[in-house]
Amino acid sequence: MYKQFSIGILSVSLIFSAIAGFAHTPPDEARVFFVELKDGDTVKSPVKIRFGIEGFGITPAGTTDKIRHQAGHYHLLVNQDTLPDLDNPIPRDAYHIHFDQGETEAHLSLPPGRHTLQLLLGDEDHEPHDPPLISQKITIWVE
Ligand SMILES: [Cu+2]
Repeated sequence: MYKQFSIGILSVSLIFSAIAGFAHTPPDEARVFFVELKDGDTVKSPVKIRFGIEGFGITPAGTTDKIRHQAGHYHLLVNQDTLPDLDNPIPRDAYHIHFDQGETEAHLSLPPGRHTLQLLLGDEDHEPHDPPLISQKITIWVE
């Protein structure tokens, strides 16, 4: 009797996570990208960086409306060799910048030299979507 009850609870939680996973799944054609700024560009600091998205939306972090199933907020990864753990909330530090208000551009002060930039969309809990929406990683040179 007890065993059956446990299995019942497990099935319900599996169904819920399947629905949640599906709801947060961006369509295949969705993508995030840098607008204007291109790989190899030489720029001055502060660097104006505009973020672009197609096939999915932007909404502030913490959104509880249904829009959260079809939208997220940007994270800018600065000088990262590897992506953060895609199964957990994206770290929050000077190299993993969250745009919690749904901002679509940044003015980033960077020291002279080579830097890499990459965008990663996160959901209302700052977790990457499944599959994740990740931009091309670009290298820029700051004068
Ligand atoms: Cu975030």
